[in-house]
Amino acid sequence: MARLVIVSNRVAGPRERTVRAGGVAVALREALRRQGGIWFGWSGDVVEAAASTPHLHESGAVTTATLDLDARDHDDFYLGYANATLWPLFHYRLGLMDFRREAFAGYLRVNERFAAALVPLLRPDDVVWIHDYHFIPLAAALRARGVANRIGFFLHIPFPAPEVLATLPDHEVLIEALRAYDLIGLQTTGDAEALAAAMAGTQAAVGPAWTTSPTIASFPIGIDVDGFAELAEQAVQSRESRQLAASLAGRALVIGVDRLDYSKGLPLRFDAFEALLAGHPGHRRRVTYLQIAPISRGGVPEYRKLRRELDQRAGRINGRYSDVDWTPIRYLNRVSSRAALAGYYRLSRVGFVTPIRDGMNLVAKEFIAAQDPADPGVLVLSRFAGAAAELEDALIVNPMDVERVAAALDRALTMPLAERQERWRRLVAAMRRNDEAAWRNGFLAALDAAPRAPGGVQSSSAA
Ligand code: ADQ
Repeated sequence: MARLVIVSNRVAGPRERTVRAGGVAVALREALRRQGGIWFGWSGDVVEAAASTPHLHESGAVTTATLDLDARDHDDFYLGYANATLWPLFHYRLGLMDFRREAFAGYLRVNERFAAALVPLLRPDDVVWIHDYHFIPLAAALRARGVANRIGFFLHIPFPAPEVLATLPDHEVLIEALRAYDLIGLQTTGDAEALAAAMAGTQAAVGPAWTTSPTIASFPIGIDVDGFAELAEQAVQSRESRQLAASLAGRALVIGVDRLDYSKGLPLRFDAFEALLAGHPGHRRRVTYLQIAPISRGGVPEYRKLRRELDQRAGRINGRYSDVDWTPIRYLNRVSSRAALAGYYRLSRVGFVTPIRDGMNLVAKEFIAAQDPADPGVLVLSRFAGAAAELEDALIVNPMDVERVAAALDRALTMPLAERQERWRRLVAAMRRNDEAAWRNGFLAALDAAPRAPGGVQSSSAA
């Protein structure tokens, strides 16, 4: 069997098995274990002088290969272009996009560096699977070095509509670089259409330098539904879950779990919860909202600003509505273990998932999988999460419409058991159609079947 070579910004080592590793890392490690191969990416370390050869670590049939970044590359590539240019743009936050030409140059430079370090590790029949917005130009850099292997790309975040993409100076360079892939996978059909439109548009603008088109398709990412359900069933008996349950004193729990990121819509979510307390006073003292949001990308200024904003909002809402024995919002900037989260989801009456934009959103799927089928909670889900395309039986909301989101919370908190069960059954059925294995195997099978590039660079047109 051909080896699999996975490239992603962060590489989950065997040590991360229990705590931080989310569903995706687990899914990818499983694919590697089965097929054997390499996981290649950034070590997570910033050093004074980064070596050009990767740190190698072998464990069974799987080798992890990681490169360090120096301070300039970290600033330009990671904090700069990846997370202060592409991330806001692809999440439709044009006002937050910071374009600096040095950062773009740094992004291309780091992709060249990673390509140069990867080439000596590759064997001719390896299948290369590159992940996410950090490495859009990596295949082009590999092809320029003569790599003719199958190369696929999966974008975990949304792909913006052409008019939004067009605000990025030199976006044509990225679109051209994408043509070096044999297969490009996106989360939703909407994302796939947006990319196809961007490619059609740029081809006309740039001319016939590339006569090729990669296959473009959607592969909605999913979770191991039964695995997560079992985890939740056990975890709800754990000390952490019992402590949480006891502290609620019979009140209904609304739960939000997100990286502290402006794409997740947290300020508006706090506002919507406040609107519930203000406009539906029957819920006062009867409901507790637990928001778990560990600090993410603290080195990017916009994230520090968001943190201050949320601290203030939580303080203001709690100041206004708390009682001596009740605090409406419990706001934690901590990472929790997957098991603890699974238990908390199961204890919750409402899963509150309201991103402004999200590629998929796995928290929504984890919440559903964790529910007790006999007494399931209700998912309130933003229409702007990729997951909304599949999870139609959630209460779908527009996070901008604070009053309506509050009304959806009210409806979720008062929904009769029979309706909760019926919605939950349909949601789980939808999740089983696109679970973690379907995502991984579907992508790899499509990569295998994608029309090949004769000699690597020139590929035939899309299937
Ligand atoms: P993220 O933006 O990180 O992922 P999400 O899909 O919700 O968002 O995945 C987060 C993962 O981290 C989940 O498995 C969740 O359980 C875990 N997690 C979140 N908060 C946590 C906490 N406080 N403690 C511990 N674990 C926590 C990106 C895209 C998404 C896309 C995924 C996968 O932005 O849109 O769904 O990749 O493709």
